[in-house]
Amino acid sequence: TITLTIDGQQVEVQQGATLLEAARELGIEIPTLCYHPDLSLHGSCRVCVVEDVKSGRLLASCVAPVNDGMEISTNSSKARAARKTNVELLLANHPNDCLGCDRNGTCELQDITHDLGITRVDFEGEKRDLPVDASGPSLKREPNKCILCGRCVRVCEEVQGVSALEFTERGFNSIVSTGFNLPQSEVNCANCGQCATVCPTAAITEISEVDKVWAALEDDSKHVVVQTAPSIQSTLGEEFGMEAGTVVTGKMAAALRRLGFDKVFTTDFAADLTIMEEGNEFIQRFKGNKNLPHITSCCPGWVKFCEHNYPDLIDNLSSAKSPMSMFSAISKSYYAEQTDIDAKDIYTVAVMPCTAKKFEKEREELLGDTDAVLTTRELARMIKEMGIKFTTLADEKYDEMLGSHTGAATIFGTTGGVTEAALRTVKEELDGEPLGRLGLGFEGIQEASLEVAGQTVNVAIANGLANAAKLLDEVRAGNSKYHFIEVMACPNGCVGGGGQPLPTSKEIKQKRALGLRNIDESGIIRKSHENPMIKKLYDDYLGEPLGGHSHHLLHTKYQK
Ligand code: HC1
Ligand code: SF4
Repeated sequence: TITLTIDGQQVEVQQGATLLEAARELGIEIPTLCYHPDLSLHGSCRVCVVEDVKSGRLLASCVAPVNDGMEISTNSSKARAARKTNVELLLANHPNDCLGCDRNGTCELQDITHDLGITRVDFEGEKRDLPVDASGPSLKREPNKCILCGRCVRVCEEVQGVSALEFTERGFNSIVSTGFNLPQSEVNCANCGQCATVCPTAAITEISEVDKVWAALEDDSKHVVVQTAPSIQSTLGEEFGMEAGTVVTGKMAAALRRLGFDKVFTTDFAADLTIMEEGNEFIQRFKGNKNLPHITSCCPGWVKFCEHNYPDLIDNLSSAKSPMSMFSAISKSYYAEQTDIDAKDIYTVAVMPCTAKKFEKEREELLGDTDAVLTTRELARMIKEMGIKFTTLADEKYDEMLGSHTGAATIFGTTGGVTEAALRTVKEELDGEPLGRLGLGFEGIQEASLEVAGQTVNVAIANGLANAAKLLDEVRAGNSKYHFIEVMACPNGCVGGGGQPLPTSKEIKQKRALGLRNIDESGIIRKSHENPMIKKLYDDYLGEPLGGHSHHLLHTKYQK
């Protein structure tokens, strides 16, 4: 171990630790910008400089290693002045439009400016005038707001294994861009939005559909129904200052009604439907030993990644549409029929934790199912715009018919949840007995084995696309032992989605996941096949899982 002194306090840390880590050990906070705990070190913004007292040198604490006997001052006048100058230089060519900015209130540059007591910028830098890339359908890039911290570049390469973004040009002209500066919609980007999640400013944000949804709500000829993804229940509250993981299902339903939606439904209903279709699809494949491993396809970022990188494994993807798209298809068929509303007048809005869902709804195969996708953040903006006091709303319920749901559906929103939900139904259907504990955690890759119908079923779960690639490489090489693989593009699953409240962190995501697990364990029905409205849907309308009617409405085929 290494012993050093920081701000007069002694600390002992492992060799190889950085000064930033050592300071945090002592509870001393040093501001950072390009640093991110989940990513490799960069050391470029120099906002985290500290002074080595003996030599008088300034060191970027996020990358500088500890040395024995070091004396560090994190707040000497020299360190503070340098830190301020470095932030002022960033501000000198940053647009001054905080008031109208998407990240006003959650911008890290804004926070640091405030915390460092910077009230005016003495340097008048040349402002850049670079074009905005809103080629869509999911994300908007505004290079003028980019501070070149490289967090987006690193998350895309290191966590997602996509590398859609890179630094191009040099010096003052340096920018983050796609390869050949192509529109983002034309590159291999998975639309996962992890770049937006780690961006400290508004250089990358979702493409907003808020105006479209207001217009639909104000159009009397439209019957506007809304579905909310499983994970929103434990994340939306954060936008209103509530603790991550607080279950706000009832307040959310109340707020959606006040926004003017004609019916307030849940994607969870369709997650149960997905389990009925996909669970039976897996049983068919497993019995016939065909297209194994069966790979989930409810995550649109993952599907796009698969199309780009593993086109040879497309037949292994489940043909079941995602819960979002199944819901939308049912809202314009069964629901239209039951309520005697013309399907062409039904406008279906999906509230998703995800930017890739905006892409999913535009896919040729699924076009027309969903009319608009709002992220958790966009929904919160609408609630705030309406002046609704979210935290004091009395709980309300989802509307009948497409509002009934189970714990199995709720856990879709966290890594491993789809697998557990599917196996609850598969195990009962084949063995007539309930699934035991799978013991799944929160890691990037997990596996489990269980006995079903006298045979061993091996399952694997990946979250984060770089992790998925590891499992898929094994499948491609022919040495995978798995029969069922769940992939979610975002680290930790939809609770870590690119459209979720900011800021986020591992701890916050774990709390969100716990919130979903708490709903599952709250005494509600826990198995998709026991959802009474799903039973009714099959009795009244669909017939049986994988039947002709289901096939037409609820399944799709992806391109190689
Ligand atoms: Fe998800 Fe899914 S779980 S993909 O994370 O299968 O987005 O929450 O809605 O469709 O149900 C997202 C969440 C969501 C779908 C479901
Ligand atoms: Fe990379 Fe995902 Fe951002 Fe696309 S959306 S650039 S894949 S991090």
